[in-house]
Amino acid sequence: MRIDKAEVIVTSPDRNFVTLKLTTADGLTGLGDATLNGREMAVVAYLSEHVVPLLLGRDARRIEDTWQFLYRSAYWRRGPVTMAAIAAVDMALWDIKGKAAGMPVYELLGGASRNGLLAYGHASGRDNEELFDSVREHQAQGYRAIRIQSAVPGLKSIYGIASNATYEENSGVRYDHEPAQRGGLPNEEDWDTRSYLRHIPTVFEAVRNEFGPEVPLLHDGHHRMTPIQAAQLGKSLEPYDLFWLEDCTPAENQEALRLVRQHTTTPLAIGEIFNTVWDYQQIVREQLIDYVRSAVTHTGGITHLKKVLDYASQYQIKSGMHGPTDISPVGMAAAMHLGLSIHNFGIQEYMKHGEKTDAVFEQSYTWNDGFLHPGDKPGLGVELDVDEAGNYPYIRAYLPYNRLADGTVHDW
Ligand code: GCO
Ligand code: MG
Repeated sequence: MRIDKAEVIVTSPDRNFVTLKLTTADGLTGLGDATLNGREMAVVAYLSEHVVPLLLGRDARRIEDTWQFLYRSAYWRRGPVTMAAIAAVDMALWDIKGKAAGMPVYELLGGASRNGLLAYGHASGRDNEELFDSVREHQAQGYRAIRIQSAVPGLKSIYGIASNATYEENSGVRYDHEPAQRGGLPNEEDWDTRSYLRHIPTVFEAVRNEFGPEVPLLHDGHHRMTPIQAAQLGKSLEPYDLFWLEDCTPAENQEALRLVRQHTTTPLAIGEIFNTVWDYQQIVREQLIDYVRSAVTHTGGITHLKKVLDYASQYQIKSGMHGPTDISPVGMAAAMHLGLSIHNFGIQEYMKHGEKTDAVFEQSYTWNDGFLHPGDKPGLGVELDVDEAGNYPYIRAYLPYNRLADGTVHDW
């Protein structure tokens, strides 16, 4: 069970992905996702230059010890690059342990706590009509829970709208699968919080009138409000009974959420850009959020995210793991094994990957009637076709950014 080989594989089928592949002396392989959207090569360098030499010859069975060693021996801690690199090693070691035991990873984590994972998809539109069509398309694909994002009158391009004008003009491709634009410089989008705060409640009113009270609806504020603006939005959305309001503020300032909480009962989800339990210390202890948004891929792997979620469970806070297409099928599978096993699962974000991605990553997870299941193959259940991956070399990609009308750079 010594690690004999560690390869960092970069491929760009529908978008860029970074995968770590470990092989043991007795021929077992394990995969880990290290994709950090728009900053992929920083993680590639961290892994190849600094981590791979430390892995060769190590005992692949010692997952916790390897995690602590990589985290503590670097001296420099935390941050998305470090934690994505450690996550990839951790996932690959769980994959190997599962294969060695002949069991799916969720069995090693304590077994299934439920039959399947409720997942939500992303509906969006430039106007209500386009949005309703998108909701219907998602329902036709089986989604039972749906995120609602709408354009705002007067703003040309904003986050989360599939038919984003700037993106279509520049690349001719819809935004759904790849908001990071490959081969160019970052797209500039525009933002105005007051217009947004006026418009979004009217969208939710229209959606509730059209689709009724039952369907769980979510919304992503994508870090763009101040605490008092977030409080206003939470309050104005209360009549529409959101499953959650996500990333209402940038939230590096954990205390800011106290103010939001004082003013609204709309459930809050935060954390896709957090990467350790310490980013959650205060907001969990003070019960300032309801859902933890971290991905296995960006939070030090299964080992560390499980600790975050166990801590959250003491406060009735549930999981809402990040699952846009920038999480590779390997990272998605890891999320599903963890989500199936923990007690405090909430919901899983799920955007289908493109066909080319599905040809590179052979998956055994399933999508049935709105529920995901990681499958029962030993390990994580995802294999990488290295030859197919080799057909899609890395292409530099940048996420967009925002400017206000007066030219000020704003959170995107
Ligand atoms: C989400 C996220 C994504 C991020 C993306 C950035 O809720 O799924 O906000 O859409 O913008 O992961 O790379
Ligand atoms: Mg988000």
